[in-house]
Amino acid sequence: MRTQVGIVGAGPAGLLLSHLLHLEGVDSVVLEARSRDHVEQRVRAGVLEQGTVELLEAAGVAGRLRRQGMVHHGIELRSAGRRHRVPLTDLTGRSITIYGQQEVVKDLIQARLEAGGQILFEVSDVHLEGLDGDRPAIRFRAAGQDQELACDVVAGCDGFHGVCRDAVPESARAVFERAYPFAWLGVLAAVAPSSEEIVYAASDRGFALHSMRSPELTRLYLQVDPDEPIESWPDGRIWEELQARLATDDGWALEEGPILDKGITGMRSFVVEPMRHGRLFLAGDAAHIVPPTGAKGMNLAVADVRVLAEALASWYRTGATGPLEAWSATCLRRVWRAQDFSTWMTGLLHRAPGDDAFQRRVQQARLDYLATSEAAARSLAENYVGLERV
Ligand code: FAS
Ligand code: PHB
Repeated sequence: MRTQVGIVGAGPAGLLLSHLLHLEGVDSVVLEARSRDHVEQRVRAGVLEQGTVELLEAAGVAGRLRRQGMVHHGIELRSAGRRHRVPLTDLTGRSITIYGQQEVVKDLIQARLEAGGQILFEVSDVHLEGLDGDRPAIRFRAAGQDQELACDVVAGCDGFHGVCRDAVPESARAVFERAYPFAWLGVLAAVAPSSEEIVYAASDRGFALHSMRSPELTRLYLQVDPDEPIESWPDGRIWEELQARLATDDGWALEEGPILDKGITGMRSFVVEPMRHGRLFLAGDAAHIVPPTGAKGMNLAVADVRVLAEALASWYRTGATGPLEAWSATCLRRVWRAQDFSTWMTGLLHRAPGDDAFQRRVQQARLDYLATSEAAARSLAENYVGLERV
């Protein structure tokens, strides 16, 4: 097989890159380890920055998003039973949209297949060759046969646990990472959301988040110990803990309902530099992971491939190598801005095991400052809705 851009991974990064390249007349093939069903059912992110929505609209894949996505103009911070709304749109003129990541994936797969795009699902034994030359190749197994995809460029969009990042010699990459002493237990419940907007709650018992996926589906998260098995969280305990952490002193009530999906996701910060090695470009979670507190993960993946698609199209059109040479540094400015915001929001709202009374007073002082200072609230808001320029 031969194509111009070989893409490993059919998550938001790989699929959107393939679609954007197609719009520029550049061919690609997407290789995905899992089944189509699996990638379309995987419950993950839910918050789209305005820039992400505008890009999907301009790329012609936002029909369902526009119909089903929920546009939000604020978020709520909750601590010590008190509620404070951060008016995102009043402060920045921009909004966010709630639309499940799996819905974005479904829309992109449909768009690619309708345009005759090639996505090979359930491939295995992927490994990369020739990255240092001008004729890289991706070897893999599909339908029980060894295959090779010859290409000009490889896009490693295979997420944090993929294989592409490790194709870069250790001597040619620098890794920056932080581990956190907690994880998130994510819950999808068949009950109408109890709040019209996202609620971030910092309680003495730990962090909790109330989000949603539709007028009938509530998405909730609990801070838990990183090594706790999901089995130690029966539904009753989950609801009891959510009620305690989200409680307010004004009688707000959390509605409960059947839990459709639950899982524990480890939390980490991770960046690999540079994001490029020869003809390999690492985009999305393959290159960086941020704590989900800032709702940045998927939006960063979109930002990476927006710039990469433009740079590759320019290279094919004019032979210009400048944008490709600058791509990694361009993305890393946004990655580190998101890393700073996400780690700051995580520290603001979570209770780490070693936190003493001093640390809790400092956290409460930060939350009080956000409730009283428009400058402080605007700084949170502009990072949360997504910065146009970094
Ligand atoms: P993805 O991981 O989405 O996609 C990578 C794809 O590559 C996958 O389909 C995988 O099957 C495939 N792949 C892996 N190895 C391969 C191989 N060897 N060969 C071929 N294919 C291979 N972000 C938020 O903003 N908010 C959240 O609430 C949130 N929750 C999350 C929960 C979980 C459990 C996880 C893991 C992540 C969460 N994230 C969240 C972050 C997430 O949304 C990512 O930022 C987003 O999926 C990044 O997209 P991709 O870079 O495309 O990577
Ligand atoms: C979600 O709706 O899944 C969500 C919302 C806000 C976050 C993380 C996840 O910070």
